[in-house]
Amino acid sequence: MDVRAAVAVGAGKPLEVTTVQLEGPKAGEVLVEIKATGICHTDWFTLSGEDPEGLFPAILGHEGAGVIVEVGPGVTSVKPGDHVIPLYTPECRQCPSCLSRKTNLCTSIRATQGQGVMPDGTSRFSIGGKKIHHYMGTSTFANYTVLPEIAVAKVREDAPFDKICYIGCGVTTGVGAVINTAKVEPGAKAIVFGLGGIGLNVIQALRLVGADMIIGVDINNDKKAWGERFGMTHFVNPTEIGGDLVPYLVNMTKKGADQIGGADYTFDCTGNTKVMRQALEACHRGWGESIIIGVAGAGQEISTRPFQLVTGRTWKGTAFGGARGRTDVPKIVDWYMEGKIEIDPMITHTMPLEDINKGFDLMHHGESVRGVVVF
Ligand code: NAD
Ligand code: AHE
Ligand code: ZN
Repeated sequence: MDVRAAVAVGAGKPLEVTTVQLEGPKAGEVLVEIKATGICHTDWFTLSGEDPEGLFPAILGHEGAGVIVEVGPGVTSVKPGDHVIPLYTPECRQCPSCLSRKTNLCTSIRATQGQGVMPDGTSRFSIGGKKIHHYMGTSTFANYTVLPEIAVAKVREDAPFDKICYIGCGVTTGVGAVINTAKVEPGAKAIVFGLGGIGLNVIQALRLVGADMIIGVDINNDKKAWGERFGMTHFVNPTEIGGDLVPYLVNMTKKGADQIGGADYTFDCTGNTKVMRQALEACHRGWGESIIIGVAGAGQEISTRPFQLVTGRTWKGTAFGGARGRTDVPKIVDWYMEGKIEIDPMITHTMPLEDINKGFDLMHHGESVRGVVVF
């Protein structure tokens, strides 16, 4: 069938919105009509050429929501008409990783996902007979896409697509990093580096779990009001403090008898490896945990003095907020519908697919929190 898609034709080049061909679902696969898709920084990261797994031409996009149109042979858990959120972290419930109960990183189809193809090693997308790669197993920058059955979460039908698409990555990542990965407790002191589409969700989850002190750090002063809107208690612009950021932050967290200072939890939501080091070193001696959410480019490495770890700080990372997609995503949709978490104010811009490059520009210039393409 012919579908409308934004094709990434090469690193650093604008997406080309055009008609491409999509084959129907094979065994264990589903065809989904994508109704809306968010634009995440990670799409930009791959388009920029920084992603070691980046392939071109490809149909990017991993933050979608839509409706099942057709199912392939053997599909049992979903049917045409079901509302779903595509999962770049699938949940097969059978692989050693799923069965371990120690991780959400299902490994059953990760290898083919990284090669830009479906689990059978072929692509469903083409243009004029030439293959186009899938991306993160989702390719939501198209009005129809094909996904493995294990890579969709069935969600309630009264939830608006143009909002819950954000649960396909940003919301779940930020909220899950706090609840699943860090397991932040009430009364904690936390620092969030980078107040974009992910960082603001970290902040709203910190408020939800009852953190006492929520410090937001961003080089863009416009983010102060945004952070406060979701529960941030203090804002720091590192370019305006006139000294080193780490001692400045540690000093802010000193309280009463505890004159050592440092946060109980810090979160990197920038993808900048220097910021990741600052985030670790701003943790409290003895117990502080720093969670890396940001994704950094090929060849980049993190470093610190081993002393930082010897003295009890812990470095952790999280993908998709540690969420098991088919199990947890429907619950997060419920939280949104019940008013426990906010999404609407973070979706600052909506646009048709034809304007998707403007959506990337808005994100890149710090003007949007989340841009959403509505089909
Ligand atoms: P975004 O562009 O919306 O926000 C990034 C924010 O960081 C901006 O507000 C920017 O001003 C700020 N920033 C940039 N440099 C900074 C610095 N040196 N110090 C402080 N703040 C700085 O991006 P996003 O969509 O929120 O994504 C954030 C990061 O998380 C990206 O690296 C993205 O690829 C990654 N990500 C990871 C996961 C995961 O599962 N681990 C999921 C989604 C996104
Ligand atoms: N391809 C990159 C890795 C990118 C990455 O870490 N992606 C996150 C999700 S970011 C969503 O916005 C993720 O899920 N990682 C786990 C995984 O299996 O990819 C690279 O550096 O090679
Ligand atoms: Zn993302």
